[in-house]
Amino acid sequence: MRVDVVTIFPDYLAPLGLSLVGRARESGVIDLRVHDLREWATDRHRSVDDTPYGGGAGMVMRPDVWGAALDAVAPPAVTPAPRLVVPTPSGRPFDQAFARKLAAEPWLVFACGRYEGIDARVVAEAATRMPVDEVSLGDYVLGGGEAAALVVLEAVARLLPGVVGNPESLVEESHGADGLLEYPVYTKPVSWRGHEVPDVLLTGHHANIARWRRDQALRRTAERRPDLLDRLDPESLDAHDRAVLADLGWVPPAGED
Ligand code: JD8
Repeated sequence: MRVDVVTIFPDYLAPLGLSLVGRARESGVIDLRVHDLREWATDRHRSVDDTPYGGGAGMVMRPDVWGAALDAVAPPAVTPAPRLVVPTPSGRPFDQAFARKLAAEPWLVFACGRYEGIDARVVAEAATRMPVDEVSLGDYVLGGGEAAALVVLEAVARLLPGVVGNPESLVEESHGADGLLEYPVYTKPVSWRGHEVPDVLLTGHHANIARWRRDQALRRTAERRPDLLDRLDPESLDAHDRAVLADLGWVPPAGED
């Protein structure tokens, strides 16, 4: 997968040289290129922003600079075009399904804004020649799009073949295929500061351990994210699951029981 990131803070993306994404780059799974937007500024102050039309506080990022940058990074003549990912507080909430979708793409370009945001015509113009996703990390306000690019890229990179050591671990995690939060995990020592590891995990009885872990995942999800339960495929819940959830007070959405 090729990934281009355009930003006025290239150093902000340095963590992409570490750990999981770093390994993906070394192994060639990801071809990551970080670009400084100011490279396409035209005035001697290399300015990339200007005052907002209609007034108001702050500054807006200029369309001419962004247009030149995106034309250079993804020349219109190059096909297939990349998928443009634009972090913004007004974007579609990022989630694992979104990560899976992006992981299937051969080429992603991230446009990281700052100030009050990027002139809206940049996305409108880009959408005439490439697919565009405006994405939000969540309902809080950051100072720019770089942190979102880091998060999205890590979530996507670990879904790429050969990046995560044991693909098995991708199956049983939160927001994974079963749509539940992950169960609690334990390792040595068996007793720590008076806290014991649950006995069932020491039995080697795989069926009982699997059942206990599923029950814990159901309990956590019911307690912390009941909204996820409502999105579950009813067929994915067996009678035991439903009994566990009923004990936790969960009532299936209308029309499902
Ligand atoms: C991109 C500029 C700052 C946002 C005025 C503060 C994502 N979940 C998220 N929260 N915030 C962002 C985000 C914030 C950004 C930019 C993403 C570009 N800003 C602006 C509007 C209010 N300042 C985000 N993903």
